[in-house]
Amino acid sequence: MQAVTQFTPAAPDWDTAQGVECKNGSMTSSPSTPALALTIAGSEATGGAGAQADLKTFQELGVFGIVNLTCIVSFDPANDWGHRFVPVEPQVIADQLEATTAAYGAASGAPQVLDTVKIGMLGSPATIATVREALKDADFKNVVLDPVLICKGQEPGHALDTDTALTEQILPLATFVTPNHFEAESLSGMAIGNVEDLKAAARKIHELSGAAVLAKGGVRLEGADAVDVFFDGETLEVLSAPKVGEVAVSGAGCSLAAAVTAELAKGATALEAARTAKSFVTEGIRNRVASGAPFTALWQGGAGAPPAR
Ligand code: PXL
Repeated sequence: MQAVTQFTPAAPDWDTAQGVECKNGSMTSSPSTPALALTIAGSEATGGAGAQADLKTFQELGVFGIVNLTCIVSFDPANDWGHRFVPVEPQVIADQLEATTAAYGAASGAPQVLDTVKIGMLGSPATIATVREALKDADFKNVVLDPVLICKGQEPGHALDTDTALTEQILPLATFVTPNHFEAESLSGMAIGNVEDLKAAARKIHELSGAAVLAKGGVRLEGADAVDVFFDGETLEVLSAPKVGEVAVSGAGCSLAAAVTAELAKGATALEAARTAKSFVTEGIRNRVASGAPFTALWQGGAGAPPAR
């Protein structure tokens, strides 16, 4: 015989719950004004990358995260885990940007203004045009671009158009850019085989964009350390940490750029943001999350390991 028990939660006393009293719609506590960050990014359904990674990173670093969704990516387990990609209608993207700006933009009257945006996967020339239109007149202090270039599963002609549009229309708006090895080669037009090449590419991408650059060597460069290069036109710094393994972890690039974004939103300098982001990602890779897919996912809980079950 199994024992049958019943649990009935007590009805919350909303009038006094959490020390917040509601009286005729008014509150007795003041709203908080955390740093704010917007990510304009795609959904990645397994939760490792994309907007999901950005939002978790923002929260972990104490920043109120806002998402404007550009596309939905569903990996295809029956097709080598390639990307199935569905764009969000340009008008719906414009609507999201309009709502966000009305709530938190410079003219919104919000006590804490949204001045920091991260741009992740845009995925199509139409999306890029919509995002450029919204951003070009908005006065964002920090525009962090994770230049997500060719996406597996897209047909090459389309991907090339997208890459060209991203480079021509969005890169000039960026104040901080975080290319991975492939993207750094593509943007700089240089082959990158070692750290000296990565430094030269970071300088070149800074010249092209005017942005601070964090070029990632990751597991693509040989050696015991995962090496990234920061260059902002003045300071060149090599950030390195012992490699955890030789396999890329899903969400590492998104989380790195999201951590940079969160730190900039809180007022860090570009170099400070790059250093904090590098440690955040190194810890997140150490604490990566296992799955049934042929990849692991970065843990956005920083140094705090996930609780064991
Ligand atoms: O990691 C790049 C990336 C960004 N955004 C979305 C993705 C991916 C990779 O899969 O799916 C939505």
